[in-house]
Amino acid sequence: MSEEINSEVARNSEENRVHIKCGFVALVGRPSVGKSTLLNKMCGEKVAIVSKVPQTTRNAIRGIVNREQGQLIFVDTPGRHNSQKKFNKKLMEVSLRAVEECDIVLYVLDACRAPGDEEEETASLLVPLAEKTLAAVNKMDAPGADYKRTEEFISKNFPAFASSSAGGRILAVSANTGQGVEELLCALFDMAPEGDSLYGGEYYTDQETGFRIAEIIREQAINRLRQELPHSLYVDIADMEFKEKETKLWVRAFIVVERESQKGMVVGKGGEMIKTIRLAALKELKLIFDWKIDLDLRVKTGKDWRHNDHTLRKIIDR
Ligand SMILES: Nc1nc2c(ncn2[C@@H]2O[C@H](COP(=O)(O)OP(=O)(O)OP(=O)(O)O)[C@@H](O)[C@H]2O)c(=O)[nH]1
Ligand SMILES: [Mg+2]
Repeated sequence: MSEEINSEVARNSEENRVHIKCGFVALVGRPSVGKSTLLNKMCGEKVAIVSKVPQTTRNAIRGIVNREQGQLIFVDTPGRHNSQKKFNKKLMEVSLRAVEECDIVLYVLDACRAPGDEEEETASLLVPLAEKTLAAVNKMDAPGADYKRTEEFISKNFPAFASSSAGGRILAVSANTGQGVEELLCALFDMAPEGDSLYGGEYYTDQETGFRIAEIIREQAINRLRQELPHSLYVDIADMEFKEKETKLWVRAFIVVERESQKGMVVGKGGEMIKTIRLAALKELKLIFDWKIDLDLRVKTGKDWRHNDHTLRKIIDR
């Protein structure tokens, strides 16, 4: 009798158990569809930098969302773009690795752009992974948004989404306004596997301080520079020291350009440009970190760094 009661108790407690989820979600899509903006919206914090310039993201950036249901670990990736250039191939390796390693693929599309060849290629890469894929049609707030066109494209490429069990795998969102983002998070938690959280509840990213500072400087630089410059630069943190007494972090960073001739454009007339970048970066960093930051920002040349395996490994394979 007592055995029966025990097994009944065990069954009830199993039924009542809250199934805690924990899953890795890779954000995949073409450049500039809004993957990083969406990541920031979902995390409620600025985790990844954003710009109008395609191929802003260069690394697998992790953002963490903690909810009652459990934990989602997002991996933002560089936009998928075809090119045989060494630099671009390296970015695509980052994206591919994230797709292979994740539990869920969040395929982000831009409602304002007609799907062309590049979108077809991105979709064909993800079709074999349809089981673990969810599509988000972003920029629904924009005047040119055409949900129907994008939805038709997804349905054509992912016939599996039409089956009832996979219903609701296409969501309309706006990373800018937050429209549909809550529904998206619920759908992702539904798909996530059960498991214990990997990070403590206070974490929203696992990025190191130096990397975050370098990224914010890069964001402020690429949002102000033109032509080939946004793609021609990276930020190197040369030195960092925390001054306990003043609760201040001292940082020396370099904006590294490919050619000597580009240095002048980053410095600007009378040093105006680098000064603006520095002040704008400090303003952003103030929103992220509790302590003060003392930033010594300079420019230097790393000749043809985009063709240098050593540098690419240093800044992309992190
Ligand atoms: N109107 C509108 N613009 C958006 C939305 N989401 C992103 N954007 C804009 O689209 C541009 C690109 O955004 P990102 O988040 O950097 O795009 P990404 O997909 O991460 O780009 P890469 O890192 O280059 O692959 C930026 O100018 C954003 O402000 C949205 O929901 N609505
Ligand atoms: Mg990005």
